[in-house]
Amino acid sequence: MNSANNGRNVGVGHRHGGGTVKAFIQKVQSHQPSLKESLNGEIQAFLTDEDQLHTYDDLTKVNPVTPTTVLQCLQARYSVKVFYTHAGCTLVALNPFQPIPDLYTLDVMKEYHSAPQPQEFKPHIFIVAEEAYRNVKGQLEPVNQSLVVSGESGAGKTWTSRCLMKYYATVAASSSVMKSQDTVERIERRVLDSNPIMEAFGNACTLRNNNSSRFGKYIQLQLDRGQLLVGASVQTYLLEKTRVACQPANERNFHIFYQMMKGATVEQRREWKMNHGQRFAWLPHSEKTLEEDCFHETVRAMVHLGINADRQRQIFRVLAGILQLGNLSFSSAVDETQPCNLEEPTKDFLQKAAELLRVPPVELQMCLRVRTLKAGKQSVLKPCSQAECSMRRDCLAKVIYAQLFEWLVMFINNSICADESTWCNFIGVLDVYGFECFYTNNLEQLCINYANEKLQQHFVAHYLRAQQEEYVTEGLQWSFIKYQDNQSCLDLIEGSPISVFSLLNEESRLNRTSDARTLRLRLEKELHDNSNISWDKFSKEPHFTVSHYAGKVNYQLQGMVEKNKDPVPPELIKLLQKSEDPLLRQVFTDKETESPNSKGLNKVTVVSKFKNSLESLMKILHTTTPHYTRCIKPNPDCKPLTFKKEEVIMQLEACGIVETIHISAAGFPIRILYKNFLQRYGLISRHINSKFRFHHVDAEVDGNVILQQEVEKLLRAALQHKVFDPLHKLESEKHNSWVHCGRTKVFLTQLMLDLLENQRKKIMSRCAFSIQCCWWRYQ
Ligand code: AD9
Ligand code: MG
Repeated sequence: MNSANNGRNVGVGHRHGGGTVKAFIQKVQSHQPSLKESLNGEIQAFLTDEDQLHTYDDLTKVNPVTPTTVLQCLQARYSVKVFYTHAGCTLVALNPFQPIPDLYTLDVMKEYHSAPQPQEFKPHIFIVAEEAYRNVKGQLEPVNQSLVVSGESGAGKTWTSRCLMKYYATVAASSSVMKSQDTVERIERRVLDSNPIMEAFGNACTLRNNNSSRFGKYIQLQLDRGQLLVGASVQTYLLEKTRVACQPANERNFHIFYQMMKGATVEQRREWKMNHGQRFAWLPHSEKTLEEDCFHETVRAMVHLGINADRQRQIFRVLAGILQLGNLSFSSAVDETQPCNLEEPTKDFLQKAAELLRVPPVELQMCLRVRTLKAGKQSVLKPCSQAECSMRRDCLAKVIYAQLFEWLVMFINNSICADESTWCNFIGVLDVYGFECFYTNNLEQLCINYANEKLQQHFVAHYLRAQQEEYVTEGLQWSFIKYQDNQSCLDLIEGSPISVFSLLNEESRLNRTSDARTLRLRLEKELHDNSNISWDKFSKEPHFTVSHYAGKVNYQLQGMVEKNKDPVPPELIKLLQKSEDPLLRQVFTDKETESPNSKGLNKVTVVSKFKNSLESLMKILHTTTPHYTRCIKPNPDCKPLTFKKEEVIMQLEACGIVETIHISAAGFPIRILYKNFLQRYGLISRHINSKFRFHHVDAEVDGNVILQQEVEKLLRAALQHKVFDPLHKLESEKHNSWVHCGRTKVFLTQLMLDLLENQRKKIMSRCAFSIQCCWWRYQ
């Protein structure tokens, strides 16, 4: 998509270089613009009748554009079950929270894929998909595309990403796929099958969404020269591994554990050492049954991706081992010199966990209860407190799960990634966690919100800033829309040399027990100049508040440094490296053990790792043409077809939609170079130099100034009603605000473009008709 014309592909006329009249007529007809009827455009722009609000396909056409009218329009559309609406360069997707039959069928995909101008169809995620697909070809050279799907938890990002993947797996597959839904080729099937596996291991039921993704994902769909899908690669971000050992109140662990519990055969249960009816401390709300608890679907996808039966058994055994670990509890020690003991009833679980993880039970117990301290060349054993024992147990589970997840992603990549020589372009689909603001927020939310700030900056830079800066370069006099530039917020979080991240890292790299209050004072001392950070002076909890573009968030400092260090006791890693389980041994072979005493600038912290991975993502995004889809959750309870205005407006503001609509509506989304403009519209006016009316325009020869004069002549004539059909007569002042001439380009509103297009269409058909008559006469 070319951002300069806001995604609407305004083609330029071709030179009529001789040939038969029939060929000319065909050419004329093939270049007939099929943009929306201009009359319809006018109606959309000036209608105030609320009954018709649902007919507005593009929020920029609502007049006046205010948060209230935009909201009314979305609500009206939602009430008639229309879920997609354009907002200038963005697509707004409202979550219906119920399956909508016939909205995503193979026939609908075919329709959008085969349409000459899919933009003319009703707004749909398939328009975005198709536009990106066509853009890959590029006008001069192929361009990689990125589909950025954002929105808050439960808004429909993952659903939308799946839809996009299905679309490409269908339209970019070999032609037989388009004929029958069941004949998807192997690679397309495998690409799609990566979803249920990653969702089983990376999604969980939360208060906000029964199938909430607890990691970010960027999947690149690889296309060959013929634009066929030949493979894919996945990059994941920041899995919320703490969920394995600690589930927030009323939330669940990752789906895979429940799938195992519900789908296991008697034999599997025996192998996993699960007694019938056994309860696991880390599996709250097991009684709840979700659609996502489908073990067989995960196993089927594993088989398709090439995870053989042996590997599957190893995976599930390890997971069962984690569950057994969760049931361990420790009694408090008699005194500091004595290690804590396992509570009597839980001893059995230690035995089972050790057997499932294939490590010696004695060593497992030792690692959990005793710490090894290095003093020079000597090692000293120090018993752990009850809390430390529990922390080590949790840490063991988290590190196993995180490594297993990483291994799975690597396996998936090996299975679906095409050979480099076979693909040349990609379409990336980004599904990352949306902006989060909970009652208590910590490092996870800081990272997530930082990612959203980065994406918002990318969006602002790409569309809003580029749009306005172009006006300046082109010398346009136009009142600028104030957009929120979030650079100072990003400076606050990640800037150099001093920022929240840098101070957090410094604190994490110092070998001392961190005190939240000290960190709070340091933040205040070093960062008080930045207006995006503040503190509630009366709060007892050490915290800081960041003013994000999407709203203010309070971050608790308690435990933040520890989370950033994410220490894994080296004894635990060594134990797993010695495991007799081939999978565990494999995933931990290269894992470095880090002494708890290690310090220094190079210590990799959670935020430094996350910042690096995000920077690589941003680099990729910058090389692609982005397409934004903003998913909106119409109500917090995930109820079908329920629209809560307050919820929606907050999200529209949080994702910058209101601003985007404003800028797109008030500005000139269509920009056409003078020479292209004359080539396309020269024929509609008798008032311009005839050499520009039907002939190829050479900017090199004629120079922009001459071209500009001609364009101005054409527009003047048009604006004085000499060109447009009387039906389209509108006061000239209004016209004047619909078009501007810059240094090299004409800037148009969508409405002006519609008028021009309509006029051109009429002249073309009149002209074709006259030529046809002459042709017949002289035959
Ligand atoms: V989270 O940040 O991962 O917690 P998402 O990904 O934004 O969140 P998700 O795609 O999982 O939300 O959508 C939530 C639920 O909404 C889905 O499980 C579906 O039940 C429902 N949904 C979303 N989009 C659609 C749709 N287009 N049609 C029908 C939908 N149902
Ligand atoms: Mg999701």
